Amino acid sequence: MITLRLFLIGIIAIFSQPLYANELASDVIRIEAPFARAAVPGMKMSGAFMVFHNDGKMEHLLVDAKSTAARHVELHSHVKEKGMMRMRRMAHFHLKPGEQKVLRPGGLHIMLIGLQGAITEGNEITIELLFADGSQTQVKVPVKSISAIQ
Ligand SMILES: [Cu+2]
Repeated sequence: MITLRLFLIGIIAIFSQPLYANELASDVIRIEAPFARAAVPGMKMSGAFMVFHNDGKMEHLLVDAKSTAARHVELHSHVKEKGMMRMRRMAHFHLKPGEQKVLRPGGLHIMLIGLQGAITEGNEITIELLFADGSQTQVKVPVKSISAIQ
């Protein structure tokens, strides 16, 4: 009787696992309208923006980004401190199922620090996005001038 009970508990445990537990962020995170801000000569930093859609069933975390266009890439937010807008580094961006997360100038953004080469209008840079589950996505990001953005 005891073994049958353990067996049944085991069966229940197996089937109560959500079927989507193995979905990868790279399979369900859809990215729209990416762009990077063109840098004027001498500028060492710039920002990249895009809209994330989570088409999956679970929350995913964007934890890091890389690009050959910059030595360091960080996830940033803008926060108001003592009446001043300041940038703050974020450990991750939460991507909730069914929601969209908008990165835009003055808000959440991907910071490109130590630009390598010209990030000029008409060019395209590649940004690699890394998620908490270890999956990755490459995004082709067109470069736009500030006047085209505003
Ligand atoms: Cu920033």
